[in-house]
Amino acid sequence: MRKPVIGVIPLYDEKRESLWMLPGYLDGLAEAGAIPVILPLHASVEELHQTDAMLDGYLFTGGQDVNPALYGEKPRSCCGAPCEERDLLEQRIYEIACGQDKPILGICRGIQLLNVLHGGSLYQDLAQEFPEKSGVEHHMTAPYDRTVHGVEIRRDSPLYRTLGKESLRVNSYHHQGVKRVGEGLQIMAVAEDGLVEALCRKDKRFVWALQWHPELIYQKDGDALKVFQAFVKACLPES
Ligand SMILES: [Mn+2]
Repeated sequence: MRKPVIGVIPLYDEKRESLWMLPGYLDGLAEAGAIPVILPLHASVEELHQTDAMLDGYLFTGGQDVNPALYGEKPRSCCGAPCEERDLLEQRIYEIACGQDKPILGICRGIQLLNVLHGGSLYQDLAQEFPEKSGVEHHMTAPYDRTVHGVEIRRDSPLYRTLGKESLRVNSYHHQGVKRVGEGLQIMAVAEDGLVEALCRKDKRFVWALQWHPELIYQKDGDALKVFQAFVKACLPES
C-alpha cells in the first residue's frame, strides 16, 4: 500500500550555519504510517510547486520566533532573532499547500506562523506580556516527554472528534503564544490560563496546529500519536 509522503520544514541553526532535524518529527510521522522527507530551506516558488507534486502533506516544525514585522509589530528585546529564510519558505509553502487543499500539521512555531499568516498576532514573550493567571508552566525544562499543563479541547473541534475527550495533559516548550486569533481560524484547545494552544482552519480538510509537542512524547502518549495518525490519514484520503 502506498504511504503518504510528507514534506518536513528543516530546522536551521544560525550559529552553526547548519540545517538539522529532531528525530521525533520524522519518527513520529513514520510511526503513524508516513514517509517524511526534509525540504530544502531555499527554494523558489516554481521549485516548491514541483516538490509539491510529490508530496501529500506538510509538517511545519518548531523553530525561531516569527518575525514580528509579519504581524505589524517591532521586535522587543524579549523576542528571539527571526529566521527570514524560514518565514519566507513557510509562507510560500503555505500558499501552495492550501491552494491544493493539502493537509498541514503545525507544531509550536507552526501554530504561531499559521496564526500570523491569517492576520493574527503573538505574545512576543509570555513571561512579560501574558498575564499569569494560574502559574501555568509553558516553558518547561527537559525531559520533554512529560506533561506539565492541561488544555481544554472544544467540543466543536476536529481535535475533539479525533481524541474524544474534553481535557488533555500536554508538554509545553514555548515562550511565545497566540494573542489575537487570525481570521478563518477556529480555536481547538486552550490552556488552563486561557492561552490558545490549538487552532485549525475551518475551510480546509486538515490544517491543524498545536502549541505543544507531540513529537517529543508520542512514544509514551497515545493522544500525541493519534494526532500524527489523524494527520497522516488525512494525507491519503482515498485509503
Ligand atoms: Mn503551553
